[in-house]
Amino acid sequence: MKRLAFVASAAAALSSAPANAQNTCEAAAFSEADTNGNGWVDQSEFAAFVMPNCGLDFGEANVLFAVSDNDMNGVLDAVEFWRAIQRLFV
Ligand SMILES: [Ca+2]
Ligand SMILES: [Ca+2]
Repeated sequence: MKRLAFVASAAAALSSAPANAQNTCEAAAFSEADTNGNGWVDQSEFAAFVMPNCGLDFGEANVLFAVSDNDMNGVLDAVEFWRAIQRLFV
């Protein structure tokens, strides 16, 4: 019982207040970055997400966006977004 309560509180802490920015970045959710919920992450949404969560500056965010937009339609779909985040960890 005690252990269960500990696990539950740890999970709650993780979901509400990540220990550091990198954890947030690694657990990046497309739906979180897509703040207007239109199914795409545009350049400003991408920058707004990765700058605080992944520690990139504005220039780096824009470069990462550009190289990750594979079909060059100006927005990232879920796959392109995920690949962009993966690039930060390889
Ligand atoms: Ca969007
Ligand atoms: Ca695209």
